[in-house]
Amino acid sequence: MKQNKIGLLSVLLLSAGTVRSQQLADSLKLWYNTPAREWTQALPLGNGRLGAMVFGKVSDELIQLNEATLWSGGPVKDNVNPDAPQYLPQVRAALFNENYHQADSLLRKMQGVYSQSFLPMGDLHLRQQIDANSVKDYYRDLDLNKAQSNTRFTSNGVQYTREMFISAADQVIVYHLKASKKGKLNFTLSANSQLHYQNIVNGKDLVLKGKAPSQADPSYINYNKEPIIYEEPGSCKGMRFEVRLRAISVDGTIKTDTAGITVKNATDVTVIVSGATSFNGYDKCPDKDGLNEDKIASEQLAKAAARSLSDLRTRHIKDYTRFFNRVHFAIAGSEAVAALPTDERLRRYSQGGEDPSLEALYFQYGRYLLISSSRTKGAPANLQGIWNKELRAPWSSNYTININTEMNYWPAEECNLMEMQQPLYDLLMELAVTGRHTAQNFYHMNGWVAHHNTDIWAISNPVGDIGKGDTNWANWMMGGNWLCQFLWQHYEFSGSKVFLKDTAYPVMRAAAQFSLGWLVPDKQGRLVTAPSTSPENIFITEKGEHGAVSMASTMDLSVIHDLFTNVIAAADVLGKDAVFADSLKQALAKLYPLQVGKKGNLQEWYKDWEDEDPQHRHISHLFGLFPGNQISPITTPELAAAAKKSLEIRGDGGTGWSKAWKINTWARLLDGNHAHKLLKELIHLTGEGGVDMHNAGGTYANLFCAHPPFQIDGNFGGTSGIAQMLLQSQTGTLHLLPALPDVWSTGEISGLLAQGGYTVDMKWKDGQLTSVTIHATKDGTCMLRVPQRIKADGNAQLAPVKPKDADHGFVYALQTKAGQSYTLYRVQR
Ligand code: FUC
Repeated sequence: MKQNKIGLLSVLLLSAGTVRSQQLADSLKLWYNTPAREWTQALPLGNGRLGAMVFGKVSDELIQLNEATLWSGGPVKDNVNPDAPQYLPQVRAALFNENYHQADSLLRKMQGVYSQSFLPMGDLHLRQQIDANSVKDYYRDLDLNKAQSNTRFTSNGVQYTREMFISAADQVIVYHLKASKKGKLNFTLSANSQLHYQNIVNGKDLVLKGKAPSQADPSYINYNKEPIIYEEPGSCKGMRFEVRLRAISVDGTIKTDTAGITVKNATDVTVIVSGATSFNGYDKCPDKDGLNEDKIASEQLAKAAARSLSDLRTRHIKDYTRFFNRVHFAIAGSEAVAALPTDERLRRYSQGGEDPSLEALYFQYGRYLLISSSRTKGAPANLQGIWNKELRAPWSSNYTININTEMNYWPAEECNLMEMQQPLYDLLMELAVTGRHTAQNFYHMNGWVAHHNTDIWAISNPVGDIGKGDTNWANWMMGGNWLCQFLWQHYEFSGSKVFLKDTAYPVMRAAAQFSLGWLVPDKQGRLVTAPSTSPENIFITEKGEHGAVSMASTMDLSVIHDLFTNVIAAADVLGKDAVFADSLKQALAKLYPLQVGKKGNLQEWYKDWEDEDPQHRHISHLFGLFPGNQISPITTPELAAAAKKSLEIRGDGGTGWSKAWKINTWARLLDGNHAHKLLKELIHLTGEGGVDMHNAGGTYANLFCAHPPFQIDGNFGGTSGIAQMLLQSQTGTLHLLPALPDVWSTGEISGLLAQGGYTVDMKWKDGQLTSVTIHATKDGTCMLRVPQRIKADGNAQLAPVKPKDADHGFVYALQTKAGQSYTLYRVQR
């Protein structure tokens, strides 16, 4: 039905303005003509705290619920391994004797406890009396224009519609059900949970009261008899939570009991759902000292219920679109498939068909997912955003900070969603506190450190349950340092000195303080990290020994290089701390440099060793290319060539996030066609299946990224990669269309952000930039690198800086005034 409508309109009325805007609106919908059978076909909604997966089933609808702060456990225990520090000198001695095996065994003794798990809140079941055989004209969608899902179908001459959105303005889920004929709505709505819970009735409301476990083992741990442990109410750990439902209708009858809400003979019903936990911050007992979740959920529901449906909807859309509408993106070339359902388009695309506007939809979906999953204090988007159905989710659905959590936030600045980083900053501030204890307790060192995992309690110790974790992931020390990159980048994009001074600098400085103390001289006096790993790879020494622990992995040193460089720059901007900045400069000068190996590759290890798995999914040693900016084909061509060689050796396979990382690195190498090849492989349709660590990365029918299983990092990494193909500014120059693939020959994008506080709108045709508008937030000089010669409009002062710079376009200096916009055009020859 839908297909015919759009197809016909587009053929008949292609040029009419209203139809064009309708087509644009339709291009931002994920839509299907069958209900979801699997969770990865269901559609995600979220207000950054409450999340829902909508299946769109006709007579037995399932809506799976999450809340961003619902985790197992409680505040981290201090000093979980008092013996740890005594092993550090022994580990170092073993390393300097090149006894890597012994270093590994000793380092295991320096591990702490595992992180806690993100938990599912509950399920809503809608049972509606519909004869499945009578269903016609089935349609369901997720409309990114409005952040709402719609399900509709006809049965026995009655059209039923269901609309759901989750409002950040009113902090509730709104579920509106309607029948086209009077009195035809008959359904029961019930709620249950996989956690401990009971249902009660409170006035008009059905209330699910629950309790989370105090301990949940990661899914990959199976040696404890009881992987899930609950504590008594009133103890420290194990938070409480509540889901509260109320149905409102002008006609029919509503009866609420503990089995559910039963609606009979109604026409138009609005169900409002609130939900809250007792989580009261990373350092508070979530039960004994928890928030009053009952009061929060009751008040939110009462306030929302006092508003009309249209008021709730308007407030929701206004709140959401102020973020989402900042960026518009369109690429030509999908006319033949634009009117097909999303899963069908995905299937055709995966069989080799081109569909640039599906790629644009994927880009905007990443932005949608970030707005929907990252707006809760102290709870940044986790491994699954905020959408998790499992009690023991893969990798605890926690924060893995050796790539996954960082990838979640790669698109935030460029794609004009900087506010969504606030939860990450919150967690970072907390990590700087727990990480100070970890630095002291595990290493007797100053500053702060975080390792491979963290959780809502800001755990910072090396995980592994003292000896049971593998060192190639458990004992990596650079998690906190890497996260600090976001603090400096925020200053570079926003120019906020207040943020730099009050929020960023103290945390960056203390992280640098740890690393300054952590570096030791090697036999030639060069500064190295020891012990050191390269997530999560294994080397083979010249003697044929396999190991994970050595010295000076390229990633360690690249992350430290990035941090020290940023702290030095920040101290300079703030005009303070010159002595400390000097000590960092001296350390940088002595840092073990990047090495080019015998294959022409960028070496991953201290020595030019082989990899146990040359196609390993992690490309940790390429940090300097992306997300760092130590390596660039323009400023360091030899290192860029080595990084390229390393990428070629790694190959294009990998998990979802691995492919996403590679898109960003190929974009940084200015190779748009290779980046696009990987994008195609990332958006490749994947079915259900278990964990695959190697080459099965792709995309599910609901456009969630498949590691597999589902991990949201690849969605965000893919969105970032697309932005990197269109605009880069990490060198301080705005590089326009740096990696435009041939298949995106004609398109436009507006609202991308660049360092220096610029907003950039661009149009291009036949592979050539036709116009660019720069919106400036400050007086100054904006450096531009463009693929073709450009000229200024009106009085703008635009001067070529050098005629043509090798193969990398033309460079110009544009004088800008705060609040002004400047449009520049291609010079036609
Ligand atoms: C790292 C990766 C895995 C997975 C996990 C959550 O350990 O190596 O592939 O993404 O994080």
